[in-house]
Amino acid sequence: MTKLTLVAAFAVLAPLAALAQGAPGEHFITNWDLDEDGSVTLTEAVERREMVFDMFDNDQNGTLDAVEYGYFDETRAADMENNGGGHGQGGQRLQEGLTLAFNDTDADGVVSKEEFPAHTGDWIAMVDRNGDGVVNTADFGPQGN
Ligand SMILES: [Ca+2]
Ligand SMILES: [Ca+2]
Ligand SMILES: [Ca+2]
Repeated sequence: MTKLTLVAAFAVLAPLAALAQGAPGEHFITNWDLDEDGSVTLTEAVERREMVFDMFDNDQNGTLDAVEYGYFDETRAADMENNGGGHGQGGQRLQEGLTLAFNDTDADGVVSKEEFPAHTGDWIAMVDRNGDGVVNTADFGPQGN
């Protein structure tokens, strides 16, 4: 391959790569769409939340306290920094629905194993912009896209 054709090939490929990485909501969907059909259903989100809960409940006492939740917050923040490009407004709603305040129903400062998945419905409703009951890339990105 001559130098010129190599440069041309990169010029063609680069925009495609950027698009694949930056598709709004794609990183979230990759993580939460358990059957990989492109949409996150309520059932999948509940199951995934239970997995996340167990992952961060270090002492396995059935609640996420402020310290454990702090790790969860940090992990999400780092993840959004690395992969959250293009999530936009949808990404903010996603994050809001995963905070301690959103999930602590009885406001006792910890989130129980019952409370965390119980908020999945409210969370999906908040992120499901087009109201079709599932979360997919159509719910992210600029309005009216
Ligand atoms: Ca799915
Ligand atoms: Ca705990
Ligand atoms: Ca939707």
